[in-house]
Amino acid sequence: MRITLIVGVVTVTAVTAPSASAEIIDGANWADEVVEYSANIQNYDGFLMDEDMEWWLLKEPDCDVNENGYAWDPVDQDTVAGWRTTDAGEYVVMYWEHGLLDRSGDDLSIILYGGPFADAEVSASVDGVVYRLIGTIGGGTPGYLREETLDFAGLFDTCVHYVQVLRVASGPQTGMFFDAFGGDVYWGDFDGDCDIDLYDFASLQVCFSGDGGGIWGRACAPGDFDRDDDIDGDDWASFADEFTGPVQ
Ligand SMILES: [Ca+2]
Ligand SMILES: [Ca+2]
Ligand SMILES: [Ca+2]
Ligand SMILES: [Ca+2]
Repeated sequence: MRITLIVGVVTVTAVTAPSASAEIIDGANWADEVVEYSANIQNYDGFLMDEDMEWWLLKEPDCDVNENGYAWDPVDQDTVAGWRTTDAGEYVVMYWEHGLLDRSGDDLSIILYGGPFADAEVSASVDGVVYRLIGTIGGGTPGYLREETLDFAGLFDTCVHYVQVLRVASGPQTGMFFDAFGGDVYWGDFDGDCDIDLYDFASLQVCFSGDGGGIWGRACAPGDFDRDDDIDGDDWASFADEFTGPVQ
């Protein structure tokens, strides 16, 4: 649907400044925070995760520097976190500033490695209160990174902001280590509230850089529909095409 934006007709009373924490990198929307985790979450070297080390799980995948798919090479960084003990019940909860939309097909991507008998339940939530199971992730080859993708499958009436991974397997060779959690960017939704409305339009105006003009900070990243590092007339046209108005 093509709509014409006539800003003068509607007063935009508050321009919500998009958060600078949204990690939109190379067209993917990576988790912004670890909001909760059980007591025994560690990196591969055995250091317990604390609030200064939550970045192990954030942003884009970063534990396979030499890109051979194997995370334990001497040159690779140990930027993963996972289960310390052999007990079930360990968990992590990830948060996205910009919510993840339920699109056709899979919506969530988890980069991890784990033991052959690993098993965990993945649940998602709009509000961090009510979680729904979206699938399970199982075992693999220790040290070899893989990507698991899961589908929100119509379970949520708006964007997902929280994802919990809960360990259900216990015993030997059930360890799991996570590198990153990501999904698709909802282009045009600058304020992350799962619509493209006049508040987003105000951000588009502020962020407009013109052909080849660059992206003025992370807060402007959701406006680069065609991912060519600017917000210009082409992006403006896409924005108009995708305009939803307030959804909630
Ligand atoms: Ca989907
Ligand atoms: Ca990582
Ligand atoms: Ca919005
Ligand atoms: Ca662009």
